[in-house]
Amino acid sequence: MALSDFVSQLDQLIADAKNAFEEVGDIASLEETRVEFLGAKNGRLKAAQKLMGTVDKADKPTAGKKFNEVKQTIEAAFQSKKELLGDPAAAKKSGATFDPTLPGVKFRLGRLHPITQTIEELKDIMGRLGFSVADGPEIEDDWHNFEALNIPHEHPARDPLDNFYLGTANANTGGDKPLLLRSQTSTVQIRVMESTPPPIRIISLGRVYRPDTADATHYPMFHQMEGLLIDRSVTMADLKSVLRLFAVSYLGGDVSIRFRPSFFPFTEPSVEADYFWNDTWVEFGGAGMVDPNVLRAVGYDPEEVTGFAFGLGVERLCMRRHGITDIREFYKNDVRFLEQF
Ligand code: FA5
Repeated sequence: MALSDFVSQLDQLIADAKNAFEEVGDIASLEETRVEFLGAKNGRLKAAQKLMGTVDKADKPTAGKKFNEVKQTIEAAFQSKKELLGDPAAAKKSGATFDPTLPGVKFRLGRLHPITQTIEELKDIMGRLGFSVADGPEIEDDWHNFEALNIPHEHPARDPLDNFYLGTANANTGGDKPLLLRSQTSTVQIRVMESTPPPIRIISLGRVYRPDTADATHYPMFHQMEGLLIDRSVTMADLKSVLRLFAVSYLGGDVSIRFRPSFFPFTEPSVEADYFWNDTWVEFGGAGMVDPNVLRAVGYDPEEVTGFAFGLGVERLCMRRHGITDIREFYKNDVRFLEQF
């Protein structure tokens, strides 16, 4: 074959290939066009390569050079179209459409931790019973964690083995009084009463810290829900009704409440509250009528107002409802556990 014929065939091939890749509008027809021109077995470029064998020997170098140029041009036309179709914005411009039959991209959605979900639900239930939400700091001082709660200096509840002490407050914040991670949410009772005149009807939910060894039912950091109601003529019967209504809403079904005598320095009388659900009695938490000494410490008149308070373990409530047998599961960060909620 004469060199001039070979060259004009290659020119035609380039023109056809450019047109064809130009017109391609989606990935499927791009592939068809690629096979037509660049296919390793029956592609038109392959056919042109075979023709090169028939060019006169003296013209072979020129023919080979021309062939390589053509090959590169066609491959470049294919590549640039491929990139265009791979970019969704570019694909849209070029007329490519969304293919609903392709499998979608699955996003892993996060979710709220089960304890956060429980806290939101408890706020909701207590909100319907008329309790608003109060907050307090996790680093507390001696006054709010002990003194105002009627826990005197020599009281065993102050033992360093039972509390996470952080050092002492400096002169600006109260001399050499110790600071600690709060061991109970009862501290918020004091903060609310100090800043608000009665009547009061609040709950406070948050983290508390105790140097307890972690086991199936204990963790050194856990959450409590504190409740406080102060008004005229509040009685233990009111406390029992609120706890029962709360338990019925949270656990559902028929729940009974019982009180066992107990002792807390800040309530008198004090009780351990238990609930009966699914054939067993379970400890709810501590509760009682607010001690007159506490009312006096915050400037209330115990002759005028009375009130009740309670403190419940949030993890234990959540465990009970969902049949979780080990509190440590909440804090292992094992997604297989957490994604069940
Ligand atoms: C108190 O903390 C009192 N402040 C409760 C209170 C409030 C009494 C108001 C009177 C008036 P207690 O130490 O029993 O009480 O703790 C209450 C609940 O916290 C327990 O019933 C239990 O459910 C939970 N709890 C206690 N220690 C742990 C722990 N290490 N891990 C998980 N939950 C705990």
